[in-house]
Amino acid sequence: MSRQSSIARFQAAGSVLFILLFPAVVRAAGEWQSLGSPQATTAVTPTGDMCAGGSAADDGSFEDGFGVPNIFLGTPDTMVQRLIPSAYPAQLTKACICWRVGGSGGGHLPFTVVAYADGAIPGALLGSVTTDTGTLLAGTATFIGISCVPMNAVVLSGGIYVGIKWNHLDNQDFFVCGDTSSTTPVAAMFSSTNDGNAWHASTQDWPQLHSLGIRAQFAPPQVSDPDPPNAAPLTSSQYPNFRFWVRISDARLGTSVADCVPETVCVAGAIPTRAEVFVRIVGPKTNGYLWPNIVKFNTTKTEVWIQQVSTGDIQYYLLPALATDSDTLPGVVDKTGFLP
Ligand SMILES: [Ca+2]
Repeated sequence: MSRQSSIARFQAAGSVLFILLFPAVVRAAGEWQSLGSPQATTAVTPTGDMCAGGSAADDGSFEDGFGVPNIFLGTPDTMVQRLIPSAYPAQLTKACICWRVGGSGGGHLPFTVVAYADGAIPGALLGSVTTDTGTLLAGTATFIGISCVPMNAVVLSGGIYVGIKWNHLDNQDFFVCGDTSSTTPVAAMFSSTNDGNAWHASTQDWPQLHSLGIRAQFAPPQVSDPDPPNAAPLTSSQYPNFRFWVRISDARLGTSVADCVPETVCVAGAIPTRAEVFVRIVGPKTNGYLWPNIVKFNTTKTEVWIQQVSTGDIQYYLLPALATDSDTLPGVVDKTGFLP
């Protein structure tokens, strides 16, 4: 990253000053937002989805808007803020990002919500989801909420860095809402211009910045896979290293197994009056995976547990339902299985 001296425009009290920026004075002259004075000192109370009941670091009013300082600008830019759940374990379920729009027209901004592991600086990327602000007008500040459930990011202790990644060069009127109130505790905030390979403390760039308009909601993690039924497992000579449980509709268990066509285990007895093929277990592949799916059955719920005898590891599969009896495979359920 270049830290050569460069010229940055600094707006103050209606005048425009040109200040030669050297690395040693970046902090003092780090002004960059187009909002400028006096707008930059006018608190704005945003609208939108504010992640009510969740975690935040701001005081609810945003006096300014911020981006990555132009001396560090990259494509894309990333800014994150550390947030702390109120209980553990906590799954990040939603992020709410406040965008402040400068300029005169407005527009919309595609952006990505990112989450990084806790630490003195952001750690590993935990997940990302991409969204769009929709049309926002100039002069407004709006929280945009988006589900983070697909990230499956769980916090066991401490905090999590939540933020956004966007292309500022193509969207120069959009800034992250910033809280500069002296009464707001200073949050841990970082920026990156290389997708999180290196981080820069935002307070070094913006000493007046106390927190960003980045909030989140958390919830207890989704329950783990259910244990196998309390019944004897099924075995098949085709898979001497594995054993199975198959359950239909919460109550009916498979009671016998037969070897069928190659790579297929036939489980019978799940319905007392019928003994038909309904689960196909394909594999193991060279990577050790087994892929179960439904061959023929009509049900609303079919579950398969497969246990690797040598390790005791159990994989659970909730198979897609078939509306009617069918000889057509619903598609291989390609899930993580057993390591070789
Ligand atoms: Ca404030």
